[in-house]
Amino acid sequence: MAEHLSQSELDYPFKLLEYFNGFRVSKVIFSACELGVFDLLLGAPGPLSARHVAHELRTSVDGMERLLDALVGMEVLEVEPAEGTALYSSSDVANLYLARGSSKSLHHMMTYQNQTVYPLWTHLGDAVREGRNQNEKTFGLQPEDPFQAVYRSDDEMLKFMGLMDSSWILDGHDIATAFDLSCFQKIVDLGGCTGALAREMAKAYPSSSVSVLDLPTVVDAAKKYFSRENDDVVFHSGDFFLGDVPPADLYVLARIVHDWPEEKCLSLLRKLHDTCRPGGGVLLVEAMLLETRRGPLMAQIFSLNMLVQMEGRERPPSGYTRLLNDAGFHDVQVCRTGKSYDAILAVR
Ligand code: SAM
Ligand code: ASE
Repeated sequence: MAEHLSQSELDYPFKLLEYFNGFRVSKVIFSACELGVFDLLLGAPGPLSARHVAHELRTSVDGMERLLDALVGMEVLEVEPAEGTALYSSSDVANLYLARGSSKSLHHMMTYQNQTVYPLWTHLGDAVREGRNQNEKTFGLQPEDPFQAVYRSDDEMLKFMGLMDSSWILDGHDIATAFDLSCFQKIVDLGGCTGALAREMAKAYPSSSVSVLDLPTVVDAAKKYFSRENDDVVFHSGDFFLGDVPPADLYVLARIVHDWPEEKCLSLLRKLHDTCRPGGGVLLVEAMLLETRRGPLMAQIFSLNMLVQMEGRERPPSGYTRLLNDAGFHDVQVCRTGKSYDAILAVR
């Protein structure tokens, strides 16, 4: 089978050509999103011509027509070709995920990839050469802590929080229910950001109390811009490296371990081990690599992203098991969700 595939790639490198083009494909979606194409089509009473879209969004007609055609080629938009003027409309997927207004909108995820991740990835070669993040070259900042770069302005902090929030629209329920966590009365989501995953936990375990600890400025912004009606998630301000963590039966660390170097992860996990009672545990949430090193490609790409922007890496299950065991936790259980993020549970 593999030979068959590589045989046909040797005849004509379809996959390679698609990869070469990948950055332009991303940029087509990001630009359409930035220009408001998906919002306009969602709100329109029927299909629209390129001229109409261009006029509404104040762009050139020629440029808009090419952009709309590329989106049709990507099967994100639909077209009714006509002799006179072609008419464009959104697909259900675009309406659900790409338009701003929808409850499942990934608009914030695209904005962050476009405005922050894309410029950082210009320097991927340098990141690999130097083995460190590219915050200095990209943003003129080389702080002690990569979060000083992530949060270099209020606007950047809100954009990052929007990115973090949007992942759990897709994976939140699967993560909350990857294991039966109903035996944990008090759950604290460390570095829980906007509270999006904590809310999924609170929904899945209505008899547990769920709270979030994050940096003071993040907690303030979470309360101000990301709170929900009837929110039963409580926020604590603090620093999980420098301060004490609130007592809990279960600590959730979602996309925390992958941000930091090994020593910092170990000292944080040891602190949690010392703080939680016997029977208490930790739930790590990360995009897990395969033990064979053969994928998933998305997790391998995320690991490069951690090199380019942060100080950590993605790991296979054995990497998390070793960290958790070194910190004193045992009975490590791994649940692959088949989506972007997976869950790892261990107990004291
Ligand atoms: N857990 C959230 C999620 O997966 O959506 C957010 C993950 S984000 C990559 C890392 C989070 O850790 C951010 O919300 C950040 O503010 C927080 N953080 C970074 N350093 C921290 C510290 N020293 N103490 C507490 N929180 C911190
Ligand atoms: C982090 C997660 C991310 C720190 C920085 C980050 C993401 C982007 N920048 O913990 C989200 C996941 N990764 C990608 C490439 O989208």
